[in-house]
Amino acid sequence: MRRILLLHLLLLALLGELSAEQDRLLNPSRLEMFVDELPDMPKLPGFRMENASPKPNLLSIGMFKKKWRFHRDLPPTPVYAYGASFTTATVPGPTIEALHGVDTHVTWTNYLPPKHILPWDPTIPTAEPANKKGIPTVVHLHGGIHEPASDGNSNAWFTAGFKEKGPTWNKTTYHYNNNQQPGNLWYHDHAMGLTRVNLLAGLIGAYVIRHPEVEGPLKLPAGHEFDRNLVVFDRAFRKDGSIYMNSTGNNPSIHPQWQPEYFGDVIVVNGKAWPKLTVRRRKYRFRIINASNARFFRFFFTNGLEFVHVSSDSAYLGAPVVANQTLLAPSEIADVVVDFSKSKTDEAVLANDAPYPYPSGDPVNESNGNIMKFIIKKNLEVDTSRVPDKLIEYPSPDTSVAAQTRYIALYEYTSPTDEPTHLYINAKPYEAPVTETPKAGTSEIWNVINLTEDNHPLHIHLGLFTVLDQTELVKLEEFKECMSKKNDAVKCQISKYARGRKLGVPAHEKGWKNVYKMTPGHVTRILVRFSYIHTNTSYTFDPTGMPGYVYHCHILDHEDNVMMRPLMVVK
Ligand SMILES: *[C@@H]1O[C@H](CO)[C@@H](O)[C@H](O)[C@H]1NC(C)=O
Ligand SMILES: *[C@@H]1O[C@H](CO)[C@@H](O)[C@H](O)[C@H]1NC(C)=O
Ligand SMILES: *[C@@H]1O[C@H](CO)[C@@H](O)[C@H](O)[C@H]1NC(C)=O
Ligand SMILES: *[C@@H]1O[C@H](CO)[C@@H](O)[C@H](O)[C@H]1NC(C)=O
Ligand SMILES: *[C@@H]1O[C@H](CO)[C@@H](O)[C@H](O)[C@H]1NC(C)=O
Ligand SMILES: *[C@@H]1O[C@H](CO)[C@@H](O)[C@H](O)[C@H]1NC(C)=O
Ligand SMILES: *[C@@H]1O[C@H](CO)[C@@H](O)[C@H](O)[C@H]1NC(C)=O
Ligand SMILES: [Cu+2]
Repeated sequence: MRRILLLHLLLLALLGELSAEQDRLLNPSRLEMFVDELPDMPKLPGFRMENASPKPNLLSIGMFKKKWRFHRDLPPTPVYAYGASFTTATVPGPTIEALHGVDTHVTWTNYLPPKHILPWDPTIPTAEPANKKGIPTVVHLHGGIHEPASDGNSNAWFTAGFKEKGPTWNKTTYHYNNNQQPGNLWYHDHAMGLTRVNLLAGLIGAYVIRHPEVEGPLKLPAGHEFDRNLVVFDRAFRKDGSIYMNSTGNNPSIHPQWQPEYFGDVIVVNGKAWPKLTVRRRKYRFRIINASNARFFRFFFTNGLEFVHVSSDSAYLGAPVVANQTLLAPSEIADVVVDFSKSKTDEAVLANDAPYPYPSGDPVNESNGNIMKFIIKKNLEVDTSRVPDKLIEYPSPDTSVAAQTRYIALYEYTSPTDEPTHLYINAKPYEAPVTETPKAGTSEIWNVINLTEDNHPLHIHLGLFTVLDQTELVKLEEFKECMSKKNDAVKCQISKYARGRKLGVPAHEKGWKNVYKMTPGHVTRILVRFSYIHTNTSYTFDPTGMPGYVYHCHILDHEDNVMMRPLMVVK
């Protein structure tokens, strides 16, 4: 009897704690929208000028714990911020502006004190320093084509002062060659099992590679005022300003904290919640990076303004693509020109109508359905920028030369209560011996098979890919049944099942990419290229060293548990 009473009391206490946590949460509708100005993040040059010619630069960028104000009416939030110094550190971090063909070296330094500002989960494979005296971090430059030792391997983590290091740690200063096509990249934390929380805490920033000789003649909107990065993410906050992440997992008896997807209802652009920007009545270029953990955005303008896509997430398109809306998966980048001279109104709200989780989750509302507001000046401006009919054409993928065909199956595993417990690629944990070993300089065809309920944005380090086609799997349950037993797409006769309807690839996503949304129940065929796309020369570095590369789902909560596999390039 006494025992039951005790249990009862315990339960009440637990419920009390839960509702107390609920009470501490900020209701996003309490924050007025469009009151803070859109910040421009500090810029750090990836090169230095010497006698009027650009030379390699060495940057020193730290990770600092500090406070950041996300909204006028929200108390300052403890965050982890990248910056050249504590005082200049921002969320997102500084934008690194690199030049094609000129090396950028970055010494990434961890200044984070030991206790994490967010909850994490030691029951998923996680970087854990033996003395537990620091926060493991390691930086990956997303979209970068560079040596393995500078790729930010998840096990190459380090803590403050490099006191402790992960098993594949290699060097303190990373080397980015910038010999690839001009485009939009971003850097972010990649530590094993902590990526979702370290990004949520603020460890993200933009990186642009420019190539004036080839981009200049295009005459797209340029310069700091008219060519801007928008780093978009969603967060939940407590009333005291702190970032809220649920500390109870969806399967607490298996994983005390891990949840399959993080969503927040406050939409943050360049570190401010629903900011505003006054623009001139002319063309602007926006490089929009979706840095959410799991939220997809489908952007559109409330006043009907169009987006002109000029590049996909990693390379220019051959020709511009006009669209009324644009769907961005986590970590995808939309590079668009918006012509405010075409606006019939003096204000335009950039909005979002993607259900979450995408595509079958909850509809958006007033909070998460708004992104930011543009206030458009009345006077028409002289605008010499343009969007030419032809942008930059890269050789199309040649499937006839593919050196390998691979099948990459995405699996989700659930508990008896049908809650996701973990996700694997090819039914293998990350630690299982490497199976993807492409030869440097070759192309391969990967058939990515989504056997889960979700749309997984697949990201490949080093290799760029183009999407060839997406085919629905017929008799899916039968195929899934076979795959769950055999885990072998060929033995399960995939060609017998990949016969359903074909999904088109949106025009603005037909170029070379580094992330693509893998539609559930479909097999997505991609051609992955392990060489540069703008020349036929081999890489200007050795891609074959340790610790190699990885490929993974870019829903960070999936990547951490553990929708990630090694990728080792061979000679
Ligand atoms: C946290 O997650 C648990 C498990 O899914 C859930 O029961 C609880 O309601 C969540 N808490 C909040 C405040 O959303
Ligand atoms: C955008 O929407 C308008 C109005 O519905 C339509 O006339 C126009 O053709 C659309 N543009 C594109 C590129 O889809
Ligand atoms: C942003 O990226 C996340 C994670 O990769 C994805 O789930 C989400 O859908 C993306 N949102 C937009 C608007 O692209
Ligand atoms: C939108 O939905 C979220 C999540 O349910 C909620 O927290 C928020 O208050 C809602 N916003 C509005 C304006 O209703
Ligand atoms: C992923 O595939 C599953 C079945 O394998 C399907 O039920 C689900 O709808 C697919 N997800 C998307 C986003 O298409
Ligand atoms: C690369 O080589 C192929 C044939 O080997 C040729 O068609 C193509 O134009 C070359 N591309 C570049 C950028 O030189
Ligand atoms: C460090 O990286 C270099 C270059 O990739 C490689 O040759 C070397 O084996 C690596 N060392 C360790 C300890 O991983
Ligand atoms: Cu995923």
